[in-house]
Amino acid sequence: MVCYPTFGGSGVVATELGKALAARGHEIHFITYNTPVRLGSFKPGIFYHEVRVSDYPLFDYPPYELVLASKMVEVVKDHDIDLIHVHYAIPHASAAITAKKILAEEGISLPIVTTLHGTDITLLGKDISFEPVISFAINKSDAVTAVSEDLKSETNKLFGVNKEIEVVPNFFCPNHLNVEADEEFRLKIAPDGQPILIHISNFRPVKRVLDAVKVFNKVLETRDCRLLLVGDGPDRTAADKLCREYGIDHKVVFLGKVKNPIEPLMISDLFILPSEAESFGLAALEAMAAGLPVIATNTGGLPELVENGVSGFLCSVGDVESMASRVLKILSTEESFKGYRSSTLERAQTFQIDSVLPKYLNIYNNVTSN
Ligand code: GMT
Repeated sequence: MVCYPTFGGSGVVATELGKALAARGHEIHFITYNTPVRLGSFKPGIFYHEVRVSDYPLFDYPPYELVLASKMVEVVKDHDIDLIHVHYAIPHASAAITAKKILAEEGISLPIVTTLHGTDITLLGKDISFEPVISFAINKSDAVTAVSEDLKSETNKLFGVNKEIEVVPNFFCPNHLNVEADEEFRLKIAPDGQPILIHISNFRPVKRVLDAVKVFNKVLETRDCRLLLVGDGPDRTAADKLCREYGIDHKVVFLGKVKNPIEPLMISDLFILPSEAESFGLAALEAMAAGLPVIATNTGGLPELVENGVSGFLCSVGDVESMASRVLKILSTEESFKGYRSSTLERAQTFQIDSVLPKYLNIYNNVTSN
């Protein structure tokens, strides 16, 4: 597994997939520049290989991709690896193609499975400086997957792709949900039992965190609530400032980066994801699996996850009025909330790891038997 080790969805999917495969008896080697945040304690069958770029004064830009390709070659040879699954096109897929070519010179075959996650296509793909490399990496992979139908069609639209892309949606692991809600923490945040709205992201502009604050501010005109903001990134300061300007900062808690999002989800009632673009929305799925109805935008792969009016609501990007009115609709009565909650839990079951893992195993079998 080659992935980013950070809090981003692509790294989380790669890590959870690797852990699930190891639990089923496969040997998984993670190759990246830091221990993946979701790796947790080491388990049998899981290995981590660090990619370290030496700091030569000659390099204005550290050549991470080349060192990564060399590391792949080393790990494949030393550990008799059957295939490499790379998450994110740049630089992982392109480095894997280099490793594949080096190994071919030595008579070693290395099938490559590339999973596209979203921003590699929807943001980087629009930058012409990356386009030829992304197209090449996709076309030269042995199998390519995308996390939603929407991402598949965006990829076909944006790139000169001659490769069939298979949609394999993201998933959640039910065993992660065996976490008790910390009632003391909930009471600290919402002492009078106010509903807690939550947003989790990397606070990049594409997430429109400020819209989450605006929605919350609107909701407060009718109903007392609390807002939990989990994560960190470029828009955190602006979100904090907006809360102060509205005079609602005492009702908002910024938790920063949290390794296990299930803990804050367990004390929350409703998830807000007002993104500009979202190829899948893994954070929303994890919330749904914890029973939180989702208020999200009608964009990217979100409609493939959230059924409008059933497991939450989908509104136009930037339409904070509608999002706020949908929050109030869900919270209108205890009965209404319970109804949305149970439909949400039911919807989330479609994305259990046990339904998704066989799709990846099937792809692995195909590329290794060719
Ligand atoms: O959301 C991000 O900015 C992080 C990014 C990533 O590559 O880690 O997430 C993307 O991949 C996730 C896992 O497949 C998806 O659930 C997210 O929707 C997708 N983000 C965007 O498309 C903005």
